[in-house]
Amino acid sequence: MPIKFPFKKDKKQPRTEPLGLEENHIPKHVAIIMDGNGRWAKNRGMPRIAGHKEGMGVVKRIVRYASDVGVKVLTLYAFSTENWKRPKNEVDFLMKLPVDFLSTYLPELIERNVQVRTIGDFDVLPAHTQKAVKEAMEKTKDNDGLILNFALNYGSRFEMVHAVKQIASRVQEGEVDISDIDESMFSQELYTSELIEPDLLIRTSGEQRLSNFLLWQLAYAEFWFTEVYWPDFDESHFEKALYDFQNRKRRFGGV
Ligand code: V0D
Repeated sequence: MPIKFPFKKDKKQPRTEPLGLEENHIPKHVAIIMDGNGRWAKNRGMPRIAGHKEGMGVVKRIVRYASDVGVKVLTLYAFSTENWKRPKNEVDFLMKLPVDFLSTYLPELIERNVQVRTIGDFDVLPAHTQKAVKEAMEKTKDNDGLILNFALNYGSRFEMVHAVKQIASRVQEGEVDISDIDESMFSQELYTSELIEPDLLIRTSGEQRLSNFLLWQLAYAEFWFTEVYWPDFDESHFEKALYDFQNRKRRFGGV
């Protein structure tokens, strides 16, 4: 049975026929680099923050879609360790988005049985950001539906250096033998230790780079790129990404 989804785009969305996804071969973990919010706004003569706000609305729709089609984990790159270099007003605005998002959307996440998590260096985020996200994590910790995993102040190299230091200190304490260090031990020291590895990476806005996102974890993932800016990304694009994923798997003997 093809998976149906409702297009609830408020305006001028041409209704597209569903592509017909195979329900049994939905990627389990989808990671997304939500790029192009600033450019989307600039093209409309709007400030960058207007693009971020619009992009936040897209997150809500994509979370709904992912939970409807049965994705297990959705990891969204919301704020990188590099993003601190942006103008202060923009960073301040970004750090209020989780508060804004959760104040309107947390009830729906709870209703949908979604579990909120984060990866990244959480403790240096502003107090109001931490408070809102912690509350969402606490209220959804027992949910066993979609894991909605926000990468906040995340950088993959930092994550890996931290992992190395953890293992090195265990060697120094005599708890671990160098010869026992292996891929699995390393993986266990990453923020993603409790998650399955992503099988699909999506990046919007025409850039085809990883930009320090999940370098280790994406070793075997399929990559899918689109020119579409994140605020213009919708269910039909997500469906196409899943459809292409299924066809690549079919052609190259995965399933
Ligand atoms: C801006 C496009 C939701 C990308 C999406 C702190 C950049 C909108 C959240 C969010 C951001 C994070 C945690 C949480 C709930 C919501 C978010 C940031 C940026 C950076 F628990 N959207 N969003 N966080 N953007």
